[in-house]
Amino acid sequence: MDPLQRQLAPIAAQFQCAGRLVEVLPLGAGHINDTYLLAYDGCPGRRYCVLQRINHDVFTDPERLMENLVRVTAHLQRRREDEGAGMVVQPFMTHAGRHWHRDERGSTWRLLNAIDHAHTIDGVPSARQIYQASKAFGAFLRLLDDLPGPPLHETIPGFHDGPQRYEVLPTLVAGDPCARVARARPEIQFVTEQRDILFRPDRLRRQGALPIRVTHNDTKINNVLLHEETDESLCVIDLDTVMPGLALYDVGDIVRTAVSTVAEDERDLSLVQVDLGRFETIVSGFLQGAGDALTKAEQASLVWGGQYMTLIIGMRFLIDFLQGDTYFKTDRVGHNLDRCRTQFRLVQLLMDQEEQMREIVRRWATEL
Ligand code: GN1
Ligand code: MG
Repeated sequence: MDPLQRQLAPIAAQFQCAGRLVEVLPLGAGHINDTYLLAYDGCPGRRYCVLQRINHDVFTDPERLMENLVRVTAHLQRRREDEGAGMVVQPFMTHAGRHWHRDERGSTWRLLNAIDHAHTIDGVPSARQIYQASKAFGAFLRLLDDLPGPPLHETIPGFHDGPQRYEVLPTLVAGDPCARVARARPEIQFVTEQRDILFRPDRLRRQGALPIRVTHNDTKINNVLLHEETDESLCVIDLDTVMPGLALYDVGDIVRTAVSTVAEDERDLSLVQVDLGRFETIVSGFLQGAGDALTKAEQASLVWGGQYMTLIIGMRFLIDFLQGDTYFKTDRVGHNLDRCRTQFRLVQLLMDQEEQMREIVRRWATEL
């Protein structure tokens, strides 16, 4: 048995999953949780599951997070059965009757079913992949529109709260705990100059223009599973941050990750671009998936949702750089600063093209 399998087999054994564990492999490109693919034999054939350790530093209340996950996945399952399509990743129960297991080191684990014949997009996506992923995220909002019961728990309080995130910066810059401020002067200045973008959604929400709904909040293009041959969308994954939010967060993050052809941490900023054809594909897919779920103001927010999310995530990379890389997984010193620079370049390009983007949204939005 290889060391990884030896380490994880006792944890996997806590869950009510039939079959004999035969292989364990690291999985995925997430920045937060640790994820593994587990193969079982004798189910009666081979079956795959996903085992994850929830990052406690980021998700400080994993039990509430799992409560959200159980409610959301059960609802999606019901809605999808009604609509006769789709797949949902659902958590297994442990022998103790919970959906999570706490190991002796205090880590919280969960086991999920894997989806067969699925892949994620980690390179440059095709137009069809962009359309399918955007449609899946739009549909996600619509399917959760009628989630019964009380509001979901905020798994990360203030996750996309622009004013709250911005507030951290002046003290951090003044304190400069890791002596890194000097390396990030232009980036700090960029956030300061563009801070109005960060205050806009909160202002519109307080005016009653943008409704709070159930949103995914991490709609990177690689958080959708597509069919490995047809690229049809199969399932939205990574549901840890599903909680009350604004629709523009979800359209914004798919814009951030699909409108340009370079990776989030590309160091050659001349390669960052906004491809309006891709933007149009995102808008058409998202609106198709969302159906009539979005209000007029929400549809209008598709124009600048990308600016907001790209700025806020760039700022989070900047803050993590200044704080000494304690939040996001990094491969090198300066990795978070590189990510931040790429995001800020993209924000600038999105701002430059706002008028053309508005025209595109007008063309597709039924309400405008
Ligand atoms: C993190 O876990 P992952 O890689 O899907 C982060 C997102 C960021 C993203 C940037 C809980 O997502 O908010 O947009 O990295 N998730 C959390 O790539 O902070
Ligand atoms: Mg995530």
